[in-house]
Amino acid sequence: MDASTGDKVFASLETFRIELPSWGFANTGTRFGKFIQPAAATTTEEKFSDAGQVHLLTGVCPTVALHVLWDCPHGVQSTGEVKDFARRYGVAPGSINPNLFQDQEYKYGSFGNPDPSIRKRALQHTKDSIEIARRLKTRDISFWVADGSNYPGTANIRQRRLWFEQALQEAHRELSPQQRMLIEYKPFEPAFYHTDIADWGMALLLSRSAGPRAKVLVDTGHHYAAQNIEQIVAWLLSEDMLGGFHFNDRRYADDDLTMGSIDPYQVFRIFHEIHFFEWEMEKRADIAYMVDQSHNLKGKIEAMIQTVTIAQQLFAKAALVDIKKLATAQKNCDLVGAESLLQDAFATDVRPAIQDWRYSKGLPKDPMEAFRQSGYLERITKERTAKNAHNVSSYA
Ligand code: RM4
Ligand code: MN
Ligand code: MN
Repeated sequence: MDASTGDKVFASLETFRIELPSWGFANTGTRFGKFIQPAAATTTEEKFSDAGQVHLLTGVCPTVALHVLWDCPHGVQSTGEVKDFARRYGVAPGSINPNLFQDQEYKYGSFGNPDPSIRKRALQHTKDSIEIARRLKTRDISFWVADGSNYPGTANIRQRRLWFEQALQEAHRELSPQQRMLIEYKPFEPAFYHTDIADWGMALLLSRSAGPRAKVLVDTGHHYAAQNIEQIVAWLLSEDMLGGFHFNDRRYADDDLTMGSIDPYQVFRIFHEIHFFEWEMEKRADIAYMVDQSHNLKGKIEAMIQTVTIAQQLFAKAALVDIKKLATAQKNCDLVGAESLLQDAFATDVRPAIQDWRYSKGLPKDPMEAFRQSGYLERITKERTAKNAHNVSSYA
């Protein structure tokens, strides 16, 4: 690796930060059941503690996303203790995720529910979530709305769209000037016939109608198998509507597997579109990079360290594409030349340069090894085994 390649890797890592999901540290499962891990976090405090470990060892995860129902059980009253946890464990609260899908009331939907009192309840929870975000001084309120229907003819799709528009407009009015709302889409699950916000076009239209601080959130697991995600990313970037990502990988549906475990080249291509955009526009894209994974079988903290490591590698590799040459090759329709520029960057082993970067920051060169040596896992396993025997935490 020549010096300029090393410099590019360093420069790319300097700005790259990735948010961890609190729910990635708790016991989660599938609809068929859960395999309880004795070291899983059982409380919000333990989630902060675990996220703090990942940040301590990687240095690039300063924030943790919170799910209101799971992490702020007393709503706005929980913000005091959350602030304490943040201070104690060295990670700040990140995006706030209202939960509009788990309560029994939401059986037939939240914003799209035909019952006005339930729509009102969903809006109130949204307003509380915005207030939580304000008190915690976090910028993004991140909406994933599970609403939809299971059988043809059972829901008025156009009417529900109007209810969604109204709710999101009202939510947008509650935002302070520095806050944003992110609107996530997903084609199916839990609804299996229609989902109210099923794809990026619907999320884009709803964001536009909500107001200028509403942006689209791309969860990489929320697409049909053949979808070209990087093209969606490129379009959202050119519309100034890409607010953030939930990274995870998938093979079949919303599998929430480790980022890059199935198709690392796809993540690389997504990052390449972002680097290309930033180079052409000569400005940074304001994107919240977040992880949204459910580690059913892997140790949760190890899985998170592995995720962050792979994210850094793919982000750095994408920064190695010679974009000037690429622009020329594209203009000249030099197909093999253009494609090879991506392939060469992808094939570069950036791991030594990343280790050097970590060393330059006083971080362990190998965060996974450092975690295994730290004794943290043994300690929390002892502390939490009994609690986990009885604790059935959230599904995510
Ligand atoms: C959904 C979606 C949301 C996440 C929930 C738990 O599938 O990805 O972002 O908050 O799962
Ligand atoms: Mn998600
Ligand atoms: Mn998901």
